[in-house]
Formats: sequence, structure tokens, C-alpha cells
Amino acid sequence: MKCFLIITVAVCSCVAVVKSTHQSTLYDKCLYNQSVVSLDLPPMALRRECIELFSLDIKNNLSTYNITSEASLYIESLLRKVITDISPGHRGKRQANRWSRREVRTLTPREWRMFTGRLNRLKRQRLGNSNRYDAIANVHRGTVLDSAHGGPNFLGWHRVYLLVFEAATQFPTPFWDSTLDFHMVDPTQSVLWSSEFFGTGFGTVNDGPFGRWITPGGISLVRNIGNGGSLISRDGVRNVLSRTRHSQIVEPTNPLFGIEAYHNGPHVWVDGQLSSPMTAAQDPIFFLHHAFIDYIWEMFRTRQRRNGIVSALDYPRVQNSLHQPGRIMDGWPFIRGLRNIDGYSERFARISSYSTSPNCARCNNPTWPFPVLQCDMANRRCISAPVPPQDAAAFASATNRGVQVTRARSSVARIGPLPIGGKFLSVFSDPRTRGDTLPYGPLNA
Ligand SMILES: [Cu+2]
Repeated sequence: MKCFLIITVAVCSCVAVVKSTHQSTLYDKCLYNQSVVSLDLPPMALRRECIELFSLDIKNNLSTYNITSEASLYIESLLRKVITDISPGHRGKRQANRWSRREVRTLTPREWRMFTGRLNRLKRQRLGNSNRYDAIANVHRGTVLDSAHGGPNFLGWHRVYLLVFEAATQFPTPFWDSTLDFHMVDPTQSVLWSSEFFGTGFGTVNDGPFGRWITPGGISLVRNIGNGGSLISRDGVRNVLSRTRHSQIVEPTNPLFGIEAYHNGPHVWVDGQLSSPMTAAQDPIFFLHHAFIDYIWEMFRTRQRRNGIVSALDYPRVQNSLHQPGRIMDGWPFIRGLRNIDGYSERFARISSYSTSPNCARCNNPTWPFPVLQCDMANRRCISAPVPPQDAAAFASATNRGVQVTRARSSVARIGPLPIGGKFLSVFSDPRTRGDTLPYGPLNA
């Protein structure tokens, strides 16, 4: 069901009157939330920009509003949990020591099952004509995409989005450190692309924990790993961490140091839904990949602190009006006080922490019945183990990539061009990729 809003804007010290089919609830909550959200940054002159940009924001949110009112209320309840978690004096589950995001291969099989079980539960839980997982995935669509990418708000917006996702899963999101795969001889052979972890890497995702998921567009998840783009290399991470100011690592910047440029690489490398901004979050890998990007950012912030830089105030000034620090953050129309710069806040940073990604000193996980990590002795770096023996059978011609690619292509040929909209562009292209990106067409639904 589409929910059309008729909007009357009355800008009066940042207060808008939103009339819609579910007008009174949204309006009341909007007013209420303004007084609730007050992050650790002084309002300063930003309030001026807030007023200026407010009517623009209402317009922008309209196109994200083709979600149902049920979905909108659900997302609101999740963000409300996050806001409660960051409020002073609150000691929720997240602040407990156990809430630490870890590399996916360092989880025990039981933990991984628990996490993927939560995702499957969200996917099953009906919400109007959709489900909870898809409602979350659908936030990453529409005009949100313009203000959440291509500038400094990329970091903060995705941080908030991850927290909203975690409010739904109630489980610290494992991160996918794709450098562990990049440094394999053949990253497409990583254990992640087995039924035990992410499932099918080539073609329709019909095994693994997300096997047979159907997207809001009514099609299966599809992947075509190693087609193009690039996973992130250790040099890439090092390059980002070699800078000291956010202005040096967010767009527009030299891609060599650009965290967003590195982030695009794996989106393209995996292909399928993950390769298009409009559909990327439909594949749960999205959240694991973004948890890694957020981890890199957190390492960057730690270095800033050591250098006496206050990260929360180091929000770059850019031309792009959608990325202005005082602009209301898109995607969360009911929390009126949340601004782009608030994504850089200490409070959001503090409620999650990261366990260091494995290095050779801790490069195994005996809780799995087969190797998932291994130390590359020659280069002294921890890398992913290849697919386990039992999967190798399923990969029968596993050593023959050509066969897998043919299989992917024929499974996609049955669907036709993927209705996922335009893809991410990766400035980095791993020479080991094949250049056989899947065809795509306009987004449907
Ligand atoms: Cu994104």
C-alpha cells in the first residue's frame, strides 16, 4: 500500500505540521522527539541552517515515503530504542561488555546461527504487506541515497542505520573484514561463500542461511562474486588510516584515501542486489560489510583522539547541500532533531565497540569443524580459509571457475536483467576480476 502524504509545512522554529493518513500520530511524535533528541554538540548556528533546510527536507522525505505506515512506525520504534540507548545515564544491553562486533569468522557456529536466525525471524515477521527485514532494507532507498552517499554524511548516516538494524536483531553485527579474502590467491574460494556462511556466491542464492530469500522486488537474491570491483586490501585500510582529518577521507577526496571509494569496491565485487544502492540492503551481507567500514572509521577516530582532534566536531565543510552538518538526517522523518553532524557524535560511537580483526597470532577458530581462518606464513597475515571439504563436493567443479560463472549466468538468464537500478561505481578494479557483471534494468518495487 502506498501512503501518500499531503503536506502542509509551517516552518516556525523548526516545527512542521505533517498531514497524512496517519497524521496525528506522526505529528505528535515529531513534536515530542524534538525535545527528546539532544546530542552532545552545541546547537550553535546550526539551528539557522536547520530552519532553512527544513522545508527541503520535507520534500526529500516524501520520496522515501512510499513505505507503509506500519513500516514507518516500526523503523521509528527501532530508532527510538537507539536514542534511548545513547541517552545519558542509560546502561542498556549495548553498553554491556558483551556487545562487541567481531569478524564474522571469529564467531562460534552457535553465535553465527543465532545471528542469522534473528535475520530469518525478521524476514518472517509480517509488517503490513511486507516484513520487518524488508522494512529496514527499504530505508536505504529513494532520496536518502543522495544524502547518505557522496559526502561526509556517508559515515554518520550508515552508523545510525547499523544501530537501527541492531535494535532489530538485538545482536552485535558481525563485520566482514574483506581484506582477509582479498589476500587469498583466489578470494572467490573463501569459506564465506559456502552454505555455512554467506551461502551461494555464484548465481541465485539457494543455500546458506539466506537461501531462498525473496526480495521486495519479488525475485531471489543473486550474486556473482569476483565479477568486477575489488575487495578491500590491507593497503587500502592503511591508506585511509594514514590521514588525520575527516575531510581527507570522505567525498570529495582522492580515492586513494577515500573510505567511501573503498566501500564501493566490495558492493560491485559481489554483484546482484548488493551492487545497486537501491537494493543493496536486501542482501544481509550489506550490514556485515558496513560494520567493517564503520570499524575502519572507528580506528580512524581513535587515531584522531590520540592526535588531540575532536572527531565529533571534525565534520567537513562541503559544497553539497545534502551533506551540510546542520541538515536534518534523511530517512528518519519522525526524529526531527537528528542532524547529519549528530552521526559523528561520541554518543553514537560509544554504544558499540569492535574486537580487533584476527591477525596471525589469533588466526584460527577451533569452534568450527573445519578451518575458517589460516595464517599465510610467507606474508605473516591472517587470511580466510577456502571452502570446507563438504562444500567442495557441492562446488564439484569448484576449481573450475568457468563452470560456476556459467551456472550464475544461466540462473540469471532465467530472471532476465536484474531489476535493481543503477549500480555502485568502483574506482578500484582488482585485476583478478572477470568483467562479467550481471545485466540490470530499472528497479521494480
Ligand atoms: Cu549505503
